[in-house]
Amino acid sequence: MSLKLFAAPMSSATPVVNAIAELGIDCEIVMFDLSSREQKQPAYLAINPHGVVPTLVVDGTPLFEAVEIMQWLGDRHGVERGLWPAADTPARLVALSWTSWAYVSYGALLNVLNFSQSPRADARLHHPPLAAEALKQLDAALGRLDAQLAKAPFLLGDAFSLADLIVAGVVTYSTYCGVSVDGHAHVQRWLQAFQSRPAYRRTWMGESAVA
Ligand SMILES: N[C@@H](CCC(=O)N[C@@H](CS)C(=O)NCC(=O)O)C(=O)O
Repeated sequence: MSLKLFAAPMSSATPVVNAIAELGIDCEIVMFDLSSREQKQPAYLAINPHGVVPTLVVDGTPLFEAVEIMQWLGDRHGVERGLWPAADTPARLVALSWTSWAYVSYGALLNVLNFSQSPRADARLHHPPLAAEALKQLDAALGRLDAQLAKAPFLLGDAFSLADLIVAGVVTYSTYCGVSVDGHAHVQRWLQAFQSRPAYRRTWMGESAVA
């Protein structure tokens, strides 16, 4: 099977690069410079009409949206490595629920926060009361994640899995956007476990010497 990932440094593709490193699978990685608009070239638009990264090309067929790529990587390569639950297990349902929740539900709140206060968003969209409401709802969402992580060290139990990598990646990004994990002790402990993994340090922090 041939795998080719189109990515860019510190972007929505970073968690996918992290997942590939964690799985230790062979995958050609093409790094775009987004500021040069390489992602808008006709050849790339033919495989991802949205002109964004990441896209994973699997035996010539493109798959886009980071969460779907990582769930597919879990299905195809994670089960045999003990990093993703097998089909038809209760844990698979837990993994799908929390990973989609992170990108769809938590991610929607994060978009509101970014539009309403990020320096990268058009200042005319900035709206401090909306930002405050988004922060309040994100904190409540983290409280629900904290309750899940109070039951076991990781989302699926005692062992780290790609479900943790996917959800913790979104939560890590949200801290860059101004979300605080203070007051959520289980989330803090779990984020530290995620961020101390060699694959995270190599892909998010650029520690090339880390094995
Ligand atoms: N929902 C998409 C978001 C993809 C996305 O917006 N990627 C950004 C980088 S973080 C991008 O490629 N931007 C380039 C552009 O908009 O031209 C995913 O998760 O894959």
